[in-house]
Amino acid sequence: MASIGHQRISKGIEMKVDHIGIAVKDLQDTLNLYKKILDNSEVQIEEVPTEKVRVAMIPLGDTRIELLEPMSDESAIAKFIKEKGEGVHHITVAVEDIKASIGKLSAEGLRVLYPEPRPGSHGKMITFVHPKSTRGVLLELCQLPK
Ligand code: CMX
Repeated sequence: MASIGHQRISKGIEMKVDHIGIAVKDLQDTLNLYKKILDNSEVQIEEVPTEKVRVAMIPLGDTRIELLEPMSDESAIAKFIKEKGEGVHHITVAVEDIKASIGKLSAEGLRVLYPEPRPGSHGKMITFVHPKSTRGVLLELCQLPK
């Protein structure tokens, strides 16, 4: 039986919350704080040049918290922090077949930001759904590496 956090929402698309992204100004400083809050030192740090961010992934039960620091002023994270301040930036759902999910959500009329998936952190392929299509939440879809 599927565990909590896993759901089959439609035939052929298995989903779970992969991570929750939090936009931060200072990755190391925030990491020190979250290591204490989550009582976890098992962290992976990675640069994602395609998204102009440095990220730290902190495991949290069946999912993870992703801290994102902008690597340049052109990063979407830099713009978000400038306009809204630090805080929850996106929720990421892992899907089995990202191209199938993009096709399905586009056909439903949702605004998919990358019609072709792009490389994200840890070898994943990613896309986003615009927050105006999802009642104010930036939704990331990711397909894990095989
Ligand atoms: N969550 C909720 N709402 C958001 C948002 C977010 N993260 N970012 C922007 N918005 C809202 C703004 O508040 C604004 O709303 P109002 O018009 O009501 O004020 C609206 O979206 C602006 O939309 P826009 O003008 O179309 O676009 P922006 O230039 O503000 O960029 C977005 C927003 C989502 C299109 C852009 O950030 C983007 O392309 N994101 C995808 C890539 C990304 O986020 N990369 C960083 C993470 C990478 C990773 O996880 O590896």
